[in-house]
Amino acid sequence: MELFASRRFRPGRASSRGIVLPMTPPNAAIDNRDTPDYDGTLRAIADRLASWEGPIVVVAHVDPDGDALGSALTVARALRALGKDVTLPMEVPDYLAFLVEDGETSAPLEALPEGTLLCVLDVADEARIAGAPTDGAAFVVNVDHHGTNARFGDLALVTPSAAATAILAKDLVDALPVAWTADLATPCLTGVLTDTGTFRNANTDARAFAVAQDLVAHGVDYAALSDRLQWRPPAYLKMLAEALATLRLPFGGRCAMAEVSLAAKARIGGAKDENDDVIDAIRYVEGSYVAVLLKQKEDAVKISVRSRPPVSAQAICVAMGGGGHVPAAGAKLEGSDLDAARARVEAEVGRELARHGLTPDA
Ligand SMILES: [Mn+2]
Repeated sequence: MELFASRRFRPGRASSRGIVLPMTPPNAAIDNRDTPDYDGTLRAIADRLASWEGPIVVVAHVDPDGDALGSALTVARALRALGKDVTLPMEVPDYLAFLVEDGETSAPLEALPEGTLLCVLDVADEARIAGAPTDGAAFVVNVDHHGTNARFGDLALVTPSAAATAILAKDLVDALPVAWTADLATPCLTGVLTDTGTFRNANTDARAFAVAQDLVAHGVDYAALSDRLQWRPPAYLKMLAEALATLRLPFGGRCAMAEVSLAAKARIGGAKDENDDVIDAIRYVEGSYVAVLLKQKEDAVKISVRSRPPVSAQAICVAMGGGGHVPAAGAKLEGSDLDAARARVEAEVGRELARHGLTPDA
């Protein structure tokens, strides 16, 4: 899932498209309601894409995960199959590079070509779009599943009830006059698998299973994909050991907290941590309601939060300027001070636990 931090776009401010949204109270950044007319909006987006004569630029969020890349590849491949002029300016993380064919993606665009339809996938916050500016787009389509999405764009399909943007991409391809192939279905299923934690996460529902069933029927080699998605570089296991060695259980064990410091990364040779799944190693501590992973960067500390009801990871992260989903969210605190970040996060976790009467002394 997409974890964003900077919120240059805020309700009440004029967006790049000149739309002024109504002033709203601080936590109005969260709106977990789905776009009301799903079928109508999907149809309108499919028709707009299918009839678009000019260039189409497909983008997703910075630091793309399996859902961002998978959704973008699915939509881009479908549109190319329709003969569209499609650009996919994306940086592909090493662990997902197996999905991408040579020449399929390109370097970031400085400016959009004249008459561009910009198709934005899995991006809650316009400021977190990677690969292209939004200025100068002739038309903007916004397809996403984050409750913290500001509903930007000329057509916005925002469905927080969907486990992955890839589920929306699947419906979009169904609505286009294009035949499913394994090349379309494989990245699409990747998005469903990564955002549901291979059907373990709280967002997993009948729709996710149904979409996966269809995609496997469209030719995905499931055994190979599932195996490949679980490969990790050897250094990852060393990083996991470093992270687990820092495990603490504050609030009487209702929170599980671990961290990856720059020092720890240096000890293991500066391994990449593109996968966000160290958090999965601490989220099932018995008795915990919330898991927090802090990752120290040169200029910031990245926070990943997972929660189980009634605790909201989304509420904790929005309070720190971040966003995401109710059970899984993230934030980025400026500055590399790990002690300060830890204290800040613990205070927010404490507030959220207290809100539900879950602090040990409550
Ligand atoms: Mn997603």
